[in-house]
Amino acid sequence: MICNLKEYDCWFQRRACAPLARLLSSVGLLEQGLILENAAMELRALLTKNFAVLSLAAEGKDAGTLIGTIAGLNARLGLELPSTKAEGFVIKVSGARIIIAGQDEAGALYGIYRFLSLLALDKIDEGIEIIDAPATPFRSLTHWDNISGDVVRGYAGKSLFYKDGRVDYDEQRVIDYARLLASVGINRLAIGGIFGTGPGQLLITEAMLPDVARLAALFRPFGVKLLLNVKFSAPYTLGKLATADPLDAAVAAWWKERADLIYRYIPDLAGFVVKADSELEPGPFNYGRNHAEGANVLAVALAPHGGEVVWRCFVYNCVQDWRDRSIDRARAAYDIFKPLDGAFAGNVLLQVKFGPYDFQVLEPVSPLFGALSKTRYTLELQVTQEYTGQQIDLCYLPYNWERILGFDTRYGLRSTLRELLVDGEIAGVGAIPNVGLDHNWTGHPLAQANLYGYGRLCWDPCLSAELIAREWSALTFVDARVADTVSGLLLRSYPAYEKYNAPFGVCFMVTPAWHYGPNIEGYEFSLWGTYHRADRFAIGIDRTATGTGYVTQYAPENAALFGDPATCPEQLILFFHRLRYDYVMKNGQTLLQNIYDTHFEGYDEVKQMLELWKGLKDWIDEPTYSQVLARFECQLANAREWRDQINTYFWRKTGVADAKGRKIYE
Ligand code: GCV
Repeated sequence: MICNLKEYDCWFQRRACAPLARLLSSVGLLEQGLILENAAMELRALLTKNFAVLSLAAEGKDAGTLIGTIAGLNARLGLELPSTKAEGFVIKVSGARIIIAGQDEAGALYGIYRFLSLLALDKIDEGIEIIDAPATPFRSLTHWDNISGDVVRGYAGKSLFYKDGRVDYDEQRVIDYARLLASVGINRLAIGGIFGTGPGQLLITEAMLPDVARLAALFRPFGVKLLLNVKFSAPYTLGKLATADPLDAAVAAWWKERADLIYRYIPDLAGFVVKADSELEPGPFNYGRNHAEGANVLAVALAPHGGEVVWRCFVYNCVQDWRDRSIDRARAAYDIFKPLDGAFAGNVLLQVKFGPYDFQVLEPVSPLFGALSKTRYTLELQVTQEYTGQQIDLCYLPYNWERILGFDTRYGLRSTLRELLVDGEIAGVGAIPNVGLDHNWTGHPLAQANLYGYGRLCWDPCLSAELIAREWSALTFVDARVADTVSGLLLRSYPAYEKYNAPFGVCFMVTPAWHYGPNIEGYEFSLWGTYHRADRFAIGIDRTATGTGYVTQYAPENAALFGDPATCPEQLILFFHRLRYDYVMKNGQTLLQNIYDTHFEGYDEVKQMLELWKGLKDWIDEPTYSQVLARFECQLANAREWRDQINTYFWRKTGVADAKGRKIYE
């Protein structure tokens, strides 16, 4: 059978039929509520569309399937369903009835999506009882769409929300997006331009707030609350004040009035996201203030409305002199934010990028995790594939996220990022999505797995990348043979990408600004502070205690682990150490030989992945097959370029040939 992927529908594909169809043909809802009513509608519509079950609204308690809140169903039906954490659910299937009950309305909605995916995976049987709840309450995505309609670091077409400086969208498309988000548990979405003083900031003016309110109304039934990206400079760019100094009384009053105005339009707005003092954006440093002073003025304005300030920690000196070895960009976030631990208002969430640099393919986990004990903070990931192949190369990101979540900060007993999330020490997760107006949402059809995986990991950070790959593939490619091959490809893709990219955690050998393809010295003499300083003998930055001292920002056990090349994980060894090319690695080969080997291997891996995809030709519909094939072909060309440029670069530097005598270009 040919697997006919309806790319637009993502992980909601049509199935032949459903078990328990008799019970599913009537869905009853005994309570009222916007999200609950949407949940019931969604369940009926998706059962009918995807499972060929004509599912109707049923009055009263006799429906085959009942949806509601746990408290509501217990009271009305005399049940004893257990309660869960907020937004959790209980699914109970007996021969006589199916119950999908949420701890709250959102929980019921998440319950119906989980039920539908289990149904599609053939995992719903009589007698099952599932109780589940999200690990963390804040599961967000931040759009980098400009109001012009372009998407910053977007690889899937134009913005879903804007066109030519206006809020302008296809309503059905936005609803379908809200469904995708809710189905994997995303409950916050930030919109608004993030750069410059351009029209993006006009979203918080009376001229545009009605448009934003209409968008918020589309997301609301799906349990997704909007956040707004706001500019720190708004008091003077919009408010025409002389300053945006956070300690100025007029500035504080301006933010308060603005917040009051915004909440008149969007009473359930989740808050603001701010990129301040980041890559030339205005911020408190402009006024000699610190970041707690900067964030708190917004926090005070939002507090009466229950809003939160998501304050990004991506703050560093981006106009550095490469000659100056005294600054290490990797230190910046910790140096700036750790001394302020405890100084932020209770409704501030610091958003910390997973690594100290910038969403690199291989970089260590930021030392801020676990180190902030008196401040609420979230983990920031990147779903859009800026440095990871731009949705041309297949690169399954949950593979890396699983590693990040497993990082042990060594603060306390339960100290991995996943434990800190589950225990509430880390207050949530944020990321930049990978979607746009492309019909398949993500440009590369298989990049849908990254969006899916992001939501699933936010919900349950203990899930493995492998399980998610299998789940997504089976939901998306109805044919088991195709699903199997695809999940295998996903799981191979990140290690392959790692191998042909910058070696061993050295980072930033990528084409400047664009960030696709190699340019080994592209950032070497730039302002951005991301140098590798390769010479004839050695490469890398010494970040040990006697080097830049970056390593001392970690808990002592990790400082010791990373600080010694003998114990430092080799994948990251060039992030922490400056090593000679003849440094002998654990496999007995030199660093140089390992660089050669990994780059040959990375290319070969892509070649094999391409062949595996070709093997699906007779099993998958033509448009999907060709689309992915074309991307694999570009990926192979990219991997070849990385392989040859990296290998040639080091051959030229060292004059040491490949021990295996493979072709390295002069
Ligand atoms: C939106 C990286 C990207 C920038 C991005 C920045 C950020 O540096 O290259 O485009 O800015 O991250 O996270 O704010």
